[in-house]
Amino acid sequence: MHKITIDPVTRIEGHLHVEVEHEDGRVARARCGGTMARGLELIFGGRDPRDIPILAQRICGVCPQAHATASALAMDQAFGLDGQVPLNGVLLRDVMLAANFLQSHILHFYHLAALDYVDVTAAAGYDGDDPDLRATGDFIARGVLQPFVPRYEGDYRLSAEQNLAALKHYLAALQVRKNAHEMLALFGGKMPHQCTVAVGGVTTQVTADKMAAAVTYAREIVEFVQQCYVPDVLMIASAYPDYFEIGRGCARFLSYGVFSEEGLFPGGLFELSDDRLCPVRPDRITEDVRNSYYADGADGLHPSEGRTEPAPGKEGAYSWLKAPRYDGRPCEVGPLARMAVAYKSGSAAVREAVDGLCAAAGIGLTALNSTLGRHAARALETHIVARKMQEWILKLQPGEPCVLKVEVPQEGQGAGMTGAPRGALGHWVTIRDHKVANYQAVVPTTWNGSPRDAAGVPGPMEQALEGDVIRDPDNPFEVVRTIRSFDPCLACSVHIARPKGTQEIFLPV
Ligand code: NFE
Ligand code: MG
Repeated sequence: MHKITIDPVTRIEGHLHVEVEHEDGRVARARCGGTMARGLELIFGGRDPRDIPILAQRICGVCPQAHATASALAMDQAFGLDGQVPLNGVLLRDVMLAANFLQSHILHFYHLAALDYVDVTAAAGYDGDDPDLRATGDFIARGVLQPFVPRYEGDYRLSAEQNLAALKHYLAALQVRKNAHEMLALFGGKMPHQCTVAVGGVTTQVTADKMAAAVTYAREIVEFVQQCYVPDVLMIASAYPDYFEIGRGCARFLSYGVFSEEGLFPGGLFELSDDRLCPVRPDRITEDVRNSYYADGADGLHPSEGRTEPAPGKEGAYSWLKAPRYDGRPCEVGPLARMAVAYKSGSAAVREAVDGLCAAAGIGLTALNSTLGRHAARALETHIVARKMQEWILKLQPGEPCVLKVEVPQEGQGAGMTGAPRGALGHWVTIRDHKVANYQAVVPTTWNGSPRDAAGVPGPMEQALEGDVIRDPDNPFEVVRTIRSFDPCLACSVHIARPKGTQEIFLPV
C-alpha cells in the first residue's frame, strides 16, 4: 500500500489535508481532514440575537451572504416572525444571496478549479493582439508563474487556442465577480459582509434606480455565463470525458431548498440507488465527533443541542470538521445535489437546463454523479440563478417596507435552513434571557468534507476518492480534481482557531 499526502490542498477555500492510500493504481482508503478550527459559534453565546446576522457572515468571506440569510431565518423563527417578513425583505434576501451565488460559482470555476484542466503556461507563446493575453504571456515568458505554480504536471489536454480562450475568460471573470459584488452592495451597502440583512427583513429602501442597476448587472452576468462559463465547462468535458466516470460520490443528495420562488430549488433527499425522493425531516440531522477534534460523548446530537468542546490531539481523530449525518448516513450537498433534488421534483427550469446539458455533452443523467458533473451542475445553477434573479428584482416594490420592527423575545428557538453556494446550510439558535444561549451552524463543507462517523463510514469526499484510479502517484490529478469539484470551503466548516506555533486553543472568553 502506498500513501500520497497533500497538505494543504491549494486552490480551495481554507485548509484541507488529504491522505490517500493506493494499491494497484486505485485508491483504497482516503482521509480528508480540516486542519483549522473556528470559534464563531462560541463567540455568539451571550450576545444580543439581533447582532448575529451581521456577525455570522464572518464565518466566511466567500459565502457570507448565505450565513447572513440562514442566521436571519433562524432568528425570524426564534422571534416568532415566520411568514411576517415583508415581501420586499424576502425578495431582497433572495436577490442578495443570488448575487453571492454568482460571484462564488464563477470564482470557483475560473480562479480555482479550471486550472486543473487549463494550461495557463500556453499564454507564454501568445503573439496575437489581445492586450490582456499579451501581458499575461509576458509575465509567464519571464518565468513569473505564480499563482499558477507549483501544480501537478502532465495531464493537460486542451489545444493552445482553447487554453488561451479559457485564460481570457479567467481574466474577464475577475471583473464579472466584481460586478456581482457591486450588485449585492446596491442593497447591502458593501460586500463582502454587507450590513442590511436583519432579523425581520432587510434594512434598506427599494428605489427604481437601484432596481434598474441590479437588472443591468444581472443581464451582463447572464451573458458571461451563456457565452463563456457553460461553453467552457462543455469544452473541458469534451477533452476530459473520463471525469464523468471519476469521483462518484455517496449518491445520496441533500438540499434544504433555497430561494423563496416555489418549486425552483425545493428541499429534498434524493437517493440515486433506488431513485427515491423524500422530504427533509430536520429532526433526522445529527453530528458525530468520533473522528473529530471534539470531546467524546457528543455523537449523534441534533445541531440544536450540538456542543463545540475542542479536544486537540484527540486519539484517533483527524479533522476539525464534525461528521453531519441524515438518518445516520452521509449526504452530498451542493449544486449537484440541488439539481438532482430539483430535477426529481419536476422543477421546470432545472429540467430544461440539465436535459440540454446532457444532450450537448452526450451523456446520460447518472454521469452527472461525478467530478465533471459537479462542475456542470454548478455552471447550470449559475445560469438559472442569474436569469431568475432578474424576475425577483422586478417584483420589488419601491417605497414599500423591507423590514419589521422587532423585539427580542425572552426565550425562543429557531432553525434557518437554506442553501449556500456550496450546498445545504443550517443555523440553529436557542435564545434565553434575551441572549443567545446556544448557536450551531452546520455548513455545506461539513457535510461534504466530513471525516468518518462513529460507525466508521467515510464522508462524501472520502467516498468519492475511494475506488478511483491514480495514474501517476507523483501527479495525482484525480485526487485534486475530485476534491476541487466539491468546491470545499474549510473556513466555513471548521470550528475554532489555533494561534500559530502553540498547542493552545484560542477561545473567546
Ligand atoms: Ni466559506 Fe460556505 C458556502 C457556507 S462552505 S464558503 O458556500 O456555508 O461549505
Ligand atoms: Mg468513489
